[in-house]
Amino acid sequence: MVSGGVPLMKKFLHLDIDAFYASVEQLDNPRLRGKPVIVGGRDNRGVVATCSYEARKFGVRSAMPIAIARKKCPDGIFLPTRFARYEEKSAEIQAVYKEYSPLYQTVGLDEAYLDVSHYADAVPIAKEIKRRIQAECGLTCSIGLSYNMSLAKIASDLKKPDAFVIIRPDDAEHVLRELPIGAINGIGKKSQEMLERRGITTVEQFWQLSRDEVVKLFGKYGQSLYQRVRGIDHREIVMDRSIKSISRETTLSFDLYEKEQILQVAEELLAELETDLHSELPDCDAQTLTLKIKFSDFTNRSKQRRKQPQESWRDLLEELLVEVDVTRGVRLVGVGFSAFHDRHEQKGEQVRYEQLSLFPYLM
Ligand code: TTP
Repeated sequence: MVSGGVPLMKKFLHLDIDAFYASVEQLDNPRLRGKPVIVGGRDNRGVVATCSYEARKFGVRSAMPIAIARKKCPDGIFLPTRFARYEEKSAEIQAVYKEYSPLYQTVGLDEAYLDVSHYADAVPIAKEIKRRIQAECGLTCSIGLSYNMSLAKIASDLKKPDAFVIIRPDDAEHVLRELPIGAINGIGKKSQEMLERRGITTVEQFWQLSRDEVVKLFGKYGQSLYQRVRGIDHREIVMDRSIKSISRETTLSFDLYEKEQILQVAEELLAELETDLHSELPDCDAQTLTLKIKFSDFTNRSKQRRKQPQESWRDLLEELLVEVDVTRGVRLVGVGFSAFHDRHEQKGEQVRYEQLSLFPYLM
């Protein structure tokens, strides 16, 4: 318990588009709707990436060799993947859910976790996201809502497709008890087989293992797994940090020799860069500025410095330029931001959240 008060419960959504690639194909071609659509592979080679729920009725599954899928579903419609289109749809979906929380974590193109702890009631939010993804993107999704990431994912998987499932603290033990062990995020095919050899196929059977036994079987990861199967998961959203830097540059029509003129060009680029930062990484601040200069003899000079809290980007830019000798003439100016910092991370530290020990007798 948080000392002196009621424990605060976190709230996470896990969102997963149903049969993603196949649903996009059905969206783009109405004649495919309601039909067994199988995406992936080529001719009779390769494996199924995914298939529509109509094809799943025939026993077709992801990662199944196409040749086998053809045998199971001879009337299936087999299509190649169109990644550019899936990426496009993925961006549309992300644009919807990002409106609801600055703390989101994408997993592949069609899955995401959202921290929605800031809503007093996250249920209408989840329903609204689901409705909007259907209306605005033309796709159905399944959403799970719970008090940690692991349970939110389990919830979204429980009643696929087109489902919304909540796992409340009081439901967790019951829901977990019934699950096959493979439903726990982090237990993949190999772990599943290893556990099966020990006669463990359900979460309830896994509960019988002691903490030491789980650590012996899974190494370091065993500690968190031991907790996860008991409905405890302290992971936080990890924002996508794939963007390491952003920059803008321009080649000048004439070589410039005056610092004032060069500064003016650099300032214009800086203004554009700030707009880029705002749209590409809306939750991040940059900490470092880079000035890049290409001289008329095609040699380059690049200077980089961290901004002091009270300093403006413009002042820092000027400071960097002062240190560059421009007498050779400048033909290209570039500015860049890097060392991004998530604004919300610090705020998060001020609030402590507690997860209840759900079944103390199993701890
Ligand atoms: P998943 O979310 O695992 O599955 P899905 O969207 O096809 O269906 P559902 O969640 O309703 O069960 O995968 C997302 C996409 O990733 C999927 O549409 C295709 C691709 N994928 C592969 O390419 N290979 C695979 O083995 C899997 C599992 C998915």
